[in-house]
Amino acid sequence: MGHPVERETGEAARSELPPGQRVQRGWPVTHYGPVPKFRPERWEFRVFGATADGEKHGWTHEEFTALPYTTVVADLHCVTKFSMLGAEWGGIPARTILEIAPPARNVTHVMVWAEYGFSSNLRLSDFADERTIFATHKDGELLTAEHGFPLRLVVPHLYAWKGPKWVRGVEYMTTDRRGFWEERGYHNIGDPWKEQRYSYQEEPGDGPEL
Ligand SMILES: Nc1nc2c(c(=O)[nH]1)N[C@H]1C(S)=C(S)[C@@H](COP(=O)(O)O)O[C@H]1N2
Ligand SMILES: [Mo]
Repeated sequence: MGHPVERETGEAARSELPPGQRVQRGWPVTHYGPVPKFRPERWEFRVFGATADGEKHGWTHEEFTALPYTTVVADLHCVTKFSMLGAEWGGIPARTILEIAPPARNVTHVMVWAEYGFSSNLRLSDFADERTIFATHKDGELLTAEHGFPLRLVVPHLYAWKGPKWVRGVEYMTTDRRGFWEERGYHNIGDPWKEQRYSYQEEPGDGPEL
């Protein structure tokens, strides 16, 4: 069965594959729409919505990439059933964003926004997970354009669509709202260990009405 990887959190690794997944050799490119061109002078990372101070927060590319860097070893599980195992993601933990631009007390969910209006919603607890990371690097190298350069979110414990490539910001929300794939038939939560692939599998309370 898989390979036990020592997580930097000290937590025992889940070495098995989630149900219904198979290992993919190499790293395929999967997304909807074109690959955006990175324009550093126009790029800004924004935090908005229900912030604690009621203000919007923004960072230039230079400012954002100067935030403290960490690595997380994590697998990528695509809902189309392939998994890419054991990548080392480098970047800025989501928790850092929650610390430097805190949400209001009544925030329960976030919408993560990417180029071209792509979005994905997460429970605040999933976003705040210590392994959720805004990645700039994979295995020590800058991400390539097709894999999300300059920035992608990785949420290790959820299906990969929950991690937008070309991410540009986070909206703090006081109620849940569906993102791009969550509106188009995919599960609102997307836990691969529970095989939460499609919205028809949702139980009451898993997500807003469709
Ligand atoms: N902006 C954006 N991010 C996205 C997607 C997308 O369509 N648009 N697809 C997601 C899906 S379904 C998967 S499986 C992963 C794939 O990442 P990869 O192409 O680096 O393997 O990106 C995710 N992030
Ligand atoms: Mo996917």
